[in-house]
Amino acid sequence: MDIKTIDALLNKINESATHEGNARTKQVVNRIIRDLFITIDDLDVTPNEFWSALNYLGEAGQSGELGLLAAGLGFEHFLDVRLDEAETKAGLAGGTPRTIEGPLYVAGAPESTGHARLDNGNEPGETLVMRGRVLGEDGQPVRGALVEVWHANHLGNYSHFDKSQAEFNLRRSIRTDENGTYSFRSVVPIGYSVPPEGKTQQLLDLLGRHGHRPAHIHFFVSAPGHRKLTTQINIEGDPYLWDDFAFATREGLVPAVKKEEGATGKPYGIDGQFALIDFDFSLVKERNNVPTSEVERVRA
Ligand code: MBD
Ligand code: FE
Repeated sequence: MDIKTIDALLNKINESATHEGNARTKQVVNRIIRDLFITIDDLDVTPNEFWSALNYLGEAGQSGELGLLAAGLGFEHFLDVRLDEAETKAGLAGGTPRTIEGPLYVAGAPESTGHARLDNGNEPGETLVMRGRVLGEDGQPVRGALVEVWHANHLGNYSHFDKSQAEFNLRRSIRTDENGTYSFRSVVPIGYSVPPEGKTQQLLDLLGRHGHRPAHIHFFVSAPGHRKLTTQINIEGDPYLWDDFAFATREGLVPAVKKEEGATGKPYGIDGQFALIDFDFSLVKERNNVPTSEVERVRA
């Protein structure tokens, strides 16, 4: 089809507006519609294909998998890359790398200061301690920073979404103590895979892709006067470490996992062997010449 024919049709649609509406919505939606019209025409998308795609999105929405789809199609990582670029342009450098939040955060986890235990004591798997400091741009520890942590269990499932787990299992909020340190005891997580019978997996199959994530632990780190950090650390040695279906693995987010036993475990009430991760989070100062790093989205 002639692009002029497409634009004439789009004009007719836009001119059918009877009131002002929202300028930004009009700008974005009209652009997407135009791009899709062109795609349909260029690729000769059939009516059957169009309706099947529409139905797919409806079903993906109904099953609550749109957030998962956004991660799997790379949108969420793309938004990270854009925010990184905006920061670089504004001369902002340093700090712990950000990486995607994912769709499985739950607000309202129990809060404590200094230390938290994330598991309830009968979680199968290898005992884990992670500890470190929250640092400011000047390299000084930040006291009272909030470290929100959440991760999957030994089956790769997350509490709240997996109703077999207790409320807030493997989810806590930890305030750094007067030395800016945090620590938590938990169980080493296993990688996540998208629901095998779900809408995301259905599309991944058609794209010739897998739906696996390497084992990881999520964090929000926030403190007054600092840009909020959304990030994850990955567990080294995972076969999917650099083959994440959500593209979230980054240099600087794969700390060493040390095998420890004895005195090191004492402060955490651990007698035998355990895995230890030492990791400091570095925050950068709040600035007004950069888009906010605080993302608003509907969360559980
Ligand atoms: C997850 O645990 C996750 O972190 C992402 C990004 C997508 C699905 C499940
Ligand atoms: Fe996750």
